[in-house]
Amino acid sequence: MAKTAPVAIIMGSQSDWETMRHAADILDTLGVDYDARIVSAHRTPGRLYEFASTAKQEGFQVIIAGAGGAAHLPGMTAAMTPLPVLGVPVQSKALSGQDSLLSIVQMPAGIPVGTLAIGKAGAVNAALLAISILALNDEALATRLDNWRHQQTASVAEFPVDEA
Ligand code: RP5
Repeated sequence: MAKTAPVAIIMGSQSDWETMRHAADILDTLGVDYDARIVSAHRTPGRLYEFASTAKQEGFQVIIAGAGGAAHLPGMTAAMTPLPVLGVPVQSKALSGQDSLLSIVQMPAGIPVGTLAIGKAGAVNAALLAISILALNDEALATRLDNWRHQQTASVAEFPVDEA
């Protein structure tokens, strides 16, 4: 039987993939398997219930959940699983993602969602945070993450140049 990926990336809509693919790119770069799915809290509530209530027994270890607007997907997911849920506020058209951010970050005490920045930065950092969590029990992954961070540091020039 195929082993379940350690990370689930879920998102409320196909339109969120443009943002969430940046999380997938980081996971690819660092060699972490993931399963990406569209799970809408309001358009596919049955799919959300099925996914969140079985995610742990399926073998997932961390969930990255991206949504925009009235972004209840990360919170509803967290309500139905003991797994860590990392929320990515997708930049919305009407309010530039401030609505998404506040919907995700303001969880009442008792059901946490680790909330990242709006948009691409949040998606990238959600993947890096998921990797940090998995690396606690995976030394080879911890080494790959260290190397990735060293490369990032080495890529920063000390002096600015005029760009064309
Ligand atoms: C949310 O509504 C999704 O997470 C998405 O960010 C937003 C807009 O969805 P679409 O109308 O583009 O499908 O559920």
